[in-house]
Amino acid sequence: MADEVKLYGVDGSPFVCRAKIALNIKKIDYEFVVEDLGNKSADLLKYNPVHKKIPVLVHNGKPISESLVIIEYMDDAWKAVPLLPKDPYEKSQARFWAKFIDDKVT
Ligand SMILES: N[C@@H](CCC(=O)N[C@@H](CS)C(=O)NCC(=O)O)C(=O)O
Repeated sequence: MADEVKLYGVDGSPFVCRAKIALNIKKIDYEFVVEDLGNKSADLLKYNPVHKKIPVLVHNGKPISESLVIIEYMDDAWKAVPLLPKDPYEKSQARFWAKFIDDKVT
C-alpha cells in the first residue's frame, strides 16, 4: 500500500517551504493541506497540540511537528536521496546552520 503523506501549512512560510523542498528533493507525493492561521483547524490542533504551529507532516496518520524534526524524520523514513550528510561532523554543521537560520527568522 502506498504511503499517505500530508503536509499542513500555508504558502509563504519559510518553515513550510523547508519541508516542501525536502519532499520535492526526495520526490515524495504528498497532499498540501492549507491552514488558516487565524482559525486553526481541529486537525492542526490535534496533530500539534504543543505549539499549534505549521508545518506538520502526517505520515500514514502519524504527525511530526517542527520543520527540522520533519527533515530528520524524512531522512530516516525515506532513505533515498539523503538530505543530511552521513559524516557526524558534517551533519553537526548542517544542523548548526539550520538552527542559525531559525534563530534569525524568528
Ligand atoms: N520552529 C517551528 C516554527 C514554525 C512557525 O513559526 N510556524 C508559524 C508560521 S511561519 C506558525 O505556525 N504560526 C502560527 C502561530 O504562531 O500561531 C518550525 O521550525 O517548524
